Amino acid sequence: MARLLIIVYFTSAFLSSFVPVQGVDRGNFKTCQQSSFCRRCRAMEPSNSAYELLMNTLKVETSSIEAEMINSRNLVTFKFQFFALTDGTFRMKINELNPIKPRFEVQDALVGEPLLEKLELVERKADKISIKCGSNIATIIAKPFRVDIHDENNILISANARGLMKFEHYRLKVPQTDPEEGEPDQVPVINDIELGDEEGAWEETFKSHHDSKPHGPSAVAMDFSFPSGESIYGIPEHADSFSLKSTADTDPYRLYNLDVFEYELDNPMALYGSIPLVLAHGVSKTVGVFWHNAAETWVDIKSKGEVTSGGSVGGAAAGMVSSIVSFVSGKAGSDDGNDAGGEPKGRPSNIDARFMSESGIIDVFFLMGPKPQDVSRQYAKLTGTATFPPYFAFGYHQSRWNYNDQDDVKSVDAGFDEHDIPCDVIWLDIEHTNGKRYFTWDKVKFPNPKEMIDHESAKGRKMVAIVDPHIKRDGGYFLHNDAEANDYYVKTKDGKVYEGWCWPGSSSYLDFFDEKVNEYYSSRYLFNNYVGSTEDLHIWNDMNEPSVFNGPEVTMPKDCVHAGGLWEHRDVHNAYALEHVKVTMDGLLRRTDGRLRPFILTRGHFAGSQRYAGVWTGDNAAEWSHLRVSIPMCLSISIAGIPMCGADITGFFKYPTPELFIRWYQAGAFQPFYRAHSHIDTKRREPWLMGDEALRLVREALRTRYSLLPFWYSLAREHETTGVPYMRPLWYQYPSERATFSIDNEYLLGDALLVHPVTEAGARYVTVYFPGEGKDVWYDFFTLEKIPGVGNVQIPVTIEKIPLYQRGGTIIPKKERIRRSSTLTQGDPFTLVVALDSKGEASGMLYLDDGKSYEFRDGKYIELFFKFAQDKLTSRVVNANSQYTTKERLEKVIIIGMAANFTRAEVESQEFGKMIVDSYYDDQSQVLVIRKPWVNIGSSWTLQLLK
Ligand code: NBV
Repeated sequence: MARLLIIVYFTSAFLSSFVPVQGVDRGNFKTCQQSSFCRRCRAMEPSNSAYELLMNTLKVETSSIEAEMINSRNLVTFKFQFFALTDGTFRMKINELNPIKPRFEVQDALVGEPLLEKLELVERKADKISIKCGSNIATIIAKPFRVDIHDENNILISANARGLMKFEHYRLKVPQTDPEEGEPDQVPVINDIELGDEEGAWEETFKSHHDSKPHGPSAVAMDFSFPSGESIYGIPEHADSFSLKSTADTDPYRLYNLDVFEYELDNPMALYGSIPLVLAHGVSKTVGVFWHNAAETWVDIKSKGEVTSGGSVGGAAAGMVSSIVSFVSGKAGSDDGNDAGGEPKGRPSNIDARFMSESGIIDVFFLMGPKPQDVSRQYAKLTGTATFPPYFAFGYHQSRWNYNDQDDVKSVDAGFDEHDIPCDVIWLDIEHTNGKRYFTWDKVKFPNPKEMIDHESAKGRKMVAIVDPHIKRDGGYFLHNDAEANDYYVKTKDGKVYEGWCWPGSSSYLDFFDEKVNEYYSSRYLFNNYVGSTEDLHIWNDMNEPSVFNGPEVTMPKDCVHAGGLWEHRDVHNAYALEHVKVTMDGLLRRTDGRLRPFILTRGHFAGSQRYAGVWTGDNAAEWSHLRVSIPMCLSISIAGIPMCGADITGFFKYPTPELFIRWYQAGAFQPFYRAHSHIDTKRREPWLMGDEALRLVREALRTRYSLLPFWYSLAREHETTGVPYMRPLWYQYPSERATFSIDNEYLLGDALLVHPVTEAGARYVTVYFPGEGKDVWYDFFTLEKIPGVGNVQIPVTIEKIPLYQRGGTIIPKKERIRRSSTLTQGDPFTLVVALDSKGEASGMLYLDDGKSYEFRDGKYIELFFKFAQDKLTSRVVNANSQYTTKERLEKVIIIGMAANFTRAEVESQEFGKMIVDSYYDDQSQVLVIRKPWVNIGSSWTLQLLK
């Protein structure tokens, strides 16, 4: 019977991939109401917190505070810790004081133990304590427990201000009393008064899936108010707007890594990845809260100005910054006509985010900004910056489920050359394996993988092969045999190897929470183990939520166990994919003794995944709405620390119209990860199969992308040193410009390019918002014309047009030679595009290294800073002791927005001394072109314009 059920499940999952897109089957996924802990958390009444700090237990250390905390209703005690960290950030940890078993604390999201900072004791009273770190003060109030973090004037973040903290302690199950047998021998240690709704607390059934919950209820929750925030962002992954919406009338946003077939747009349902980080932004401050928890999590959002009940929104001022007086006097949330035990009535509230997780501990990082870039840096200090991508990662990737065989791969590769289109990588999906046994090849279709990969390498191209975490249960498969023999699999609650159903049929799942498994798995990538692989084969980790076709909500049962029974899957679920890519990275590094930079793409993701992989937004569809949503989805993922993000170009399911096809290639050219991918059952769609116009325009989009590769690569350097993402919301650069807060159809690349892709069918114009309130000048990237106007400007578009603009004040490095792949552009000369601001100035940077190894860590790179002022362009090598040299030259300087004519320029470099070169001025377009300065691009030089 079970087998039959499994087959039915598998067949329907498989077959449904062949039918036209119907939209998600919502019934497969829980609503908050169907999830017992979410229901319990959401049922809580505000302003009724049971938690108190026992101030007589308070200890103040150099960098931390510690005290006992009690739930005054059931008398359970907790350990409260509060840490001052570097860069003006704080950490708060709350755990059970004496849990009957240890509670899971997230591993591997953090880059290491966060660095502590000395705290300054500001005030200590019987009912509260204030400490200072950096310019912020944290006031911890004992009863009811609350933490307010403020600067000199305003509360920036307040925890438990609404009193919605919850911490369900582990407890023993109340045994059924059998009158025959007398008293049970196990009695609950502490009463269960906090449980409220009992149904589902101790065990829970969803559809046919039973969750045995051997440790009972264990939820943790906390609310965070952001008095200075006006909009709130983050908590990817959702196919929804960038600015988070109020969840007053919907389900909370859900963070639970799931393989959602045909996902729906504009709703808070969970998707493949989960990053529990919010950024609250207002005109003067940006702050963040990182909820360090890997269990299933729901997040309720209250918008600024949302009226809680009765009354109308009192205008902008009413919801503005709360004064410290009302908070510090302990009246926050209870003044202004608040009924005891409820929210303030008829009054616009603060922005508020409430995290509710099924298990783990309360572990929160307060990122105090005050600017968006500061929050990115603070978060990157905790979870790391992205792995430095090899140069080719920014090139174009051609994928499909599946390229049929070796000859097919070769003919696709040849197609790019024939049609004069650059391409860097060809991808292999699951069909390349021998029956979905990863690390193997289909012997008939891919008899000579090494030769195939070498063929690509010869053109500077790479390949990527898929490696999923499910393992085919097959006695003839070495990996399964090794896993069985050495106990590498995730187990059921009864200690048996867990078996689920996935692409290969009956499958088991490697337990990446077990070190011995990781040692083994990473060694699979060694060249002598992964036969047929080479240095130019990189890896795609898919299905790692993990996806289990016949599991609850298409994933692993929560009562499965990891690390020899130490943790339940419930505790670690959202971090499974993180552990998967961590091991993959380790393996790929091992194969070259840490010499070469690997490229990894992952579908499941969590905080910290950026250290190992880029992500894509999963199985989208060839629809305009999916093209549109790729922008807010990648923006959310970017600000949550993963800068390498992209969507399947032209849509995975369904088949695009030629217009959508063109528009998607044009839009994708300006998203970090640029890969076309499509479903096995859709018609082939390599760029030359979609008609002449599509071929021409796709080629143009791709060439523009390639011309900007030095710019993208320099963004990677900027991210590495500062944590800022490549793709940025407008408010990131224009924090006080309110009109930018809700924009999610355009964005910035670095601080230089403004991108507004055309995402509507038949568009004749787009309304581009030009930020800067008139202080900034914008130039059309292609025509080099100055944009006359600020704010919303209607821009006429034809199918050729990509609305892309360069900000005056920036210098962008480009390479304009047309090549087959990015590798082949090595040695090519550079062009610098200098866009002048209203003062006639501009600046920019360029980063150079070998594009593939880790030698940059030993100083083998060059970072250049360019400055244009007073008619002189200066290039300065920032890292004076650079160990890297290049032969690449500067071919052209284009100065746009140049009001005066210059006929020549004097170029001065160490190599050539002083040299005069010609320049050409067009007074119509106000563009000055200086040809062939020919200085070595990796050196310091000056270029003085002469009349
Ligand atoms: O491996 C097949 C696909 C892959 O092409 C896609 O990109 C992944 O998101 N994979 C999912 C499994 C099945 C999809 C229906």
